[in-house]
Amino acid sequence: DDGYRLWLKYDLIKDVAKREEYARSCQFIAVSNQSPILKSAADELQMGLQGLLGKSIPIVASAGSRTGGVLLTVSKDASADPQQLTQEGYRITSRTTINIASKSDKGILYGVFALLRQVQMGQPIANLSLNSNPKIRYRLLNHWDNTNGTIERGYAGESLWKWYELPATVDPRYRDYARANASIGINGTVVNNVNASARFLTAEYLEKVAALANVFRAYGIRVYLSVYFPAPKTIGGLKTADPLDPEVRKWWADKTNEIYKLIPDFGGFLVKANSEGEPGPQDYGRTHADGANMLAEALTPYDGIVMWRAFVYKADPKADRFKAAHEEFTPLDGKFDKKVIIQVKNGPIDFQPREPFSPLFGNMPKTPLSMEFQITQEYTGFATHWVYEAPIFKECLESDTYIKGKVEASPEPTLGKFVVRGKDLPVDPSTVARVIDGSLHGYKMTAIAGVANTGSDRNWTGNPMAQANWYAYGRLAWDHTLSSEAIANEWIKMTLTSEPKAVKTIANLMLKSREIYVDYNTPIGLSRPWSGVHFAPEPWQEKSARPDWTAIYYHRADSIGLGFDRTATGSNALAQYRPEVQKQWNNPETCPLPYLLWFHHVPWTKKLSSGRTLWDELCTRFYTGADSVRWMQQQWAQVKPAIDPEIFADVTGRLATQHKEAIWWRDSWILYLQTYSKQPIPAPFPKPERTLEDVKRLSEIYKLR
Ligand code: BDP
Repeated sequence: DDGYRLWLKYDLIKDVAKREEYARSCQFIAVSNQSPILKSAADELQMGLQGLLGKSIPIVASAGSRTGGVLLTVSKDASADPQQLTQEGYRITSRTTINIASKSDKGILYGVFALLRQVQMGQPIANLSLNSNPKIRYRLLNHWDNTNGTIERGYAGESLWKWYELPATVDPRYRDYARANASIGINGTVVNNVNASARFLTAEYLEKVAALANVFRAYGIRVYLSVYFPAPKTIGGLKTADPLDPEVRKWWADKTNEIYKLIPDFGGFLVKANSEGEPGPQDYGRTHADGANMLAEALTPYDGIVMWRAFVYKADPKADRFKAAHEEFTPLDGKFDKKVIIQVKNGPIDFQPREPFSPLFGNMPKTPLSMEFQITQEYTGFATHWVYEAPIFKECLESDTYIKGKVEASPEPTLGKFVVRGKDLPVDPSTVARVIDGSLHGYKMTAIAGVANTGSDRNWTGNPMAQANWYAYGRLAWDHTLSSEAIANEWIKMTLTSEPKAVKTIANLMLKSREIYVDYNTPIGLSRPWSGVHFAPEPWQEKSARPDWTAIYYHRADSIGLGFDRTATGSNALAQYRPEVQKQWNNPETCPLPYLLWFHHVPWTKKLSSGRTLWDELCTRFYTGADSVRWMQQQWAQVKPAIDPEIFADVTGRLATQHKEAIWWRDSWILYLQTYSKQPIPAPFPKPERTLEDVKRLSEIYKLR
C-alpha cells in the first residue's frame, strides 16, 4: 500500500455475511438528475460500494417501485424540513431504502461520503436516522505553494499544482485531491502562498487557476487566491497601491471582474499584509480595514469574500509580540465591510506545539473572526515526528474566553479542559469554538482554515501518519464537537486496520503523541527554540535579523530562572484576556504547568505544583518525553501483523529518526539551560553523552548552504 488512496481505500470487506448484508441495502443508486456534483456523488458511491462489496451497482434515474437501493434526493423545499437542514447539511434515513437527502447537491455529496464511512467502519446501515449540518460555513485549506513548485513549510514533496503544465494538462491527481477534501467536508481551497506572488493575478496564471477550479467544482470546492497587496503597481503599472486611491480601487474591481469571467464561483481573496515584510495598506498610512474594504468593494457584485489575516507583529525589541494582533485589530472592530472575515491563528505567537488561545477570540464581537490552524508540521517535527494534531485544535476550540457568563476555574485544571461546569453556570461557556461558529456573537459569516500538509509525495503527506491530521482538521471544521479519539478511530479503521486490538493501540499512540512531543520539545510553556528552517534545536540563538526572531527573546533564560513574564510586572499581555482567564494564568503558584513559562519568569529552584523544582521538572519532561518515543516504537512494533508492510516499515523508520531527534532536543535544551541553572541533572536520569559544543555543531549543519 503506497498510501495514495488515503482513507478512501474501499477495499473488499472480508466478512462475507456483513458484505452481503450491506449489498442487500445497496442494490442500486437512484439519482434523478446529473449535475456535476450529483454525478460525483453517484460515481463515488458506485466506486466505493463496488470495492467494499465486490459487486457492481447500477446507477438509475429513478427507483420506481423498487426497494433495497440508495436514493439521492435534493429537495429545495424548506417547509418540508422539520429537522432544519442547512444548505450543505444532509440527512440519511433507512428503512426499505436508504435515502440521502439535502437541500443542495453538495449536501448529497457529503451524505454519500458519510454513508461510505459507515460501511468502511463496519457500522450498521439499517434503520439509520442521521442528520448532519456543518457548524462552520467556509471550511478551507490554505496552500502555501509558490509559482516554482516549492511549498513554504511543506514536508511532502513539491506542490500538487503543476503551474507550467496547466491549463492544457490537467493531472488526474487534482480530482483525487478534490475527492479527499469533499469526503471530509472541505469546501474551499486557497491555492497559493500567503507570501503571495503577483503572478497569480496575471491573465496567464488566472487561466491555470481556472483549470483547477473546473476540476474542483464538481466536488463542491471553490478556489481562492492569496493576493500580493501591491499588485496594482507590480502588474498594473500604477504608481501606487494606496487602497483609497480611485485608480487602485478600479484596478481591483476590474481584476475581480476578469477573475469571475473565468471562474464564476471564485471564492475570494486571502491577504497577508503588513506582516513579516509583506507590503500592505499601512505603507500608505491606511488601516487594515481600508485595505480589506477595498477588496470587499471589488467583490460586491459577486458571492466572494475577503479573508484578511491578523498575523501581524512589528520589529520592536521592547514590544511583546504576543500582544501585537490584539493591539492592531481590536480598535478596528466594526470597521470592516460585511464581506470581510479576519483570519486569526489559534495562538498569539505562531503555531507553537502548545499556545494559549489568541486573545483576539471573543474581543471582536462586531467583526467575524475565523480560525487558522496549521496542519503542516512546521513546528511539530516536519515529516519524521508523529504528532496527531486533533488535540491541539480541540484544546484551542474548547478554551473558554469567558466573554459571556461567569464560569468557575477548575481547582485542578487538566489539559484541554479548562472549566468545570457547575450547576449554576451557563449551559454554554463562551468557548473559542462558539466564537468561530458564530453562535457567540451572531457572526453572519463563519470560516476556518488549515494550512495544508499535502504535497506531491505519493502518499500526499510524507509521513503516512500525518494523513490523520488532514482528516482530523476537515472533520473538526465540519463539527468541532467531535472528540479527538472518535476521529482517530475513524481514521485508523478507514486507513490502516480494523483489527480491534491494533485500532486501540494506534489510537492510544496518536492521542499521546502531541504531549510526548511537547515534553521533549517545548515543555511547561517554552516556545520557539528554533532558528532558520524551524528544524534544528537552537535555544541558544541570540542573533537574527529581528530581535523577535531569536530564541532567547522567547525563553528569557538567565541566572535566576526561565520564562516570559507576561503579568503586570512584565509585558502585561495577560491584560488582553478577561479577568477570569487572567485568574487562571496570572498566579505562578496556580498557573497550570503547561502554560507556566508562557506567563512567568520562574526561578530555577522554585518548587512547582508537581512537587519538583522548575529545573527538576524540566529535566523530567525532557527525559520522559524522549523515552516515550521508545515506548511509541514498542507500541508500533506490536501492531505489525495488522498493518500493510510498506506502511509499517515506513513508519518504523520515521520513529527511529524521531527517537534520535528527541534525544537531540533533550540534550540541546538541558545542556544549554544548565549553563544558567547551574544545577545537576536529577536522579535517575543519566547525563547527556555529549557536550553543548557537540549539539551546537549538529545544529550548525542545518545552516550550511
Ligand atoms: C510562519 C512561517 C512563515 C509564514 C508565516 C505566516 O514560518 O513561513 O509565512 O508563519 O503565517 O509560521 O504568514
